[in-house]
Amino acid sequence: MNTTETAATSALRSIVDVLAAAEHVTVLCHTRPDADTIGSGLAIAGALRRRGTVVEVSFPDSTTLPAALAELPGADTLVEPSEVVGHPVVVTVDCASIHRLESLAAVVEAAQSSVVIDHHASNDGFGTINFVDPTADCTAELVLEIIDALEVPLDVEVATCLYAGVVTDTGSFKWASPRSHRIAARLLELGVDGRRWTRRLLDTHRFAWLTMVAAALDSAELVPHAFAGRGLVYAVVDHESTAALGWEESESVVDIVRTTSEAEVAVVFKEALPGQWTVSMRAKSEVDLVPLARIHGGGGHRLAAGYGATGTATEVVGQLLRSV
Ligand SMILES: [Mn+2]
Repeated sequence: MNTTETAATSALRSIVDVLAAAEHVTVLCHTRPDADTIGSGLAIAGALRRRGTVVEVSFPDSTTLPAALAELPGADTLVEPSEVVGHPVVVTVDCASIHRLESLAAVVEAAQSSVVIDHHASNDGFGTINFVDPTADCTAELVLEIIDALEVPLDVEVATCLYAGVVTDTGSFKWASPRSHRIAARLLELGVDGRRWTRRLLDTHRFAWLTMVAAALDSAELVPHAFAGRGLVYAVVDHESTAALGWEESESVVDIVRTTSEAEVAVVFKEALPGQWTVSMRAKSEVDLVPLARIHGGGGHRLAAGYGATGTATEVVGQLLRSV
């Protein structure tokens, strides 16, 4: 190895060697799947299949696939976790920790080579080869790097899956890096329908979503003294609201709550099952949320992190307030 070669470059080289040699590959996406994990998983699978590799793609079965993601090219090839064979080469996409794979973690542990492709700063590198780059806006960007290194030409289906990850993880390019813009241009030039997919993935909700948002905003509280006076705003989405809609419909609430000018940090408590909460946190620029998420057993990015909690709404809100 060249001494100037970075860890990421060396990981990329190892991944290309492993994937190029593998005849069968298992690709795993994280629980409560988003467009970046499913898009990345379907994209790497599509590219490997073009090389003649047999690929299975799956995600944990404790959650359902959001309807919009089921429309991505290749989503019909996703297999149930109970049907996963578990090949000697396993690739995980966008999984910050092995726990995000729930029961499928065993498939990673049993693999000869486990390839971790991710952009979460909190990723501790649970694979035998770890391609983790927190400077990447999305995992799809890293998958594209691998596809290019494998010298597989992009088709519009794979490009669409990659675009899904780029457009959602950059919040419709609101915080996209120059690199993401360049990638998006390349994908659009290949024929991806950016307008259609942006609307489908980010701007389409059932009517009942409006009622859920109304209740969530009605619950919002501002805590000006939190985070050394930088301010916290939080809102609660209870199980009654999420049960009618599907868990993924509550994901966008934090994007409304975080527009509050008096708060550096926004938090939304979402009750996935009675007494079981997913806590989504967003910071504007000054607060690093990763240590806070870790205190509560979670992880994520500096400005976007989360964790799970159990208890009543008052209890889980109180746990957070005591830690900020
Ligand atoms: Mn991601």
